[in-house]
Amino acid sequence: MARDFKSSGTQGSMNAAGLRFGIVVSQFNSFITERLLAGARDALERSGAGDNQIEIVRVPGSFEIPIAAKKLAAAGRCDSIVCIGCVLRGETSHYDYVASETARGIQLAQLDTGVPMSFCVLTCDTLEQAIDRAGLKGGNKGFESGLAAIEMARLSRKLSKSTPASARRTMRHSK
Ligand code: INI
Repeated sequence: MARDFKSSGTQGSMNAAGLRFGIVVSQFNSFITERLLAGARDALERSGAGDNQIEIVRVPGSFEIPIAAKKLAAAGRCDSIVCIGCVLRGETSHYDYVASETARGIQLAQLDTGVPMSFCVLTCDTLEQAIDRAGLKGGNKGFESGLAAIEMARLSRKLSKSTPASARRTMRHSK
């Protein structure tokens, strides 16, 4: 059946078969980030990704995630990348710099490379808040980010393939 783009929109499916994923994970606050990593892998594997489709890269802290994610994307080995970190507020303004530069860097990296990157960097006031989001009360943000990575990988493939509106008009007129 032909797809009605006006009413349904274009969306990525949740099937991870045949896709390649990168996961860049910060070792800082690893008590949290390893749980987020487990959640992300769970989402990818439940959606059909095998171990050989998932490349894990570990960086020292969240601040280093963007450069690693950008290099991984530029190497052309991934359809989508999950970026995992945990920034906890301390007594100084260090938190603000690390949190905002990490978010900005990941956004720049995905826009520069065209490889979708899902943002799984927790920015919390307390360790308890982070624990809640790494598998307790607030679910597992890693799992959510894994699903987002699949959806964006599929959407990205679709959007790259789609015929531009101008070409569609030309095709209609030439019939
Ligand atoms: N990195 C984090 O991932 N989380 C933090 O909470 C954090 N704090 O609070 O300092 C942190 N700092 C390290 C930073 O990401 C870099 O690794 C470091 O500055 C070296 O560049």
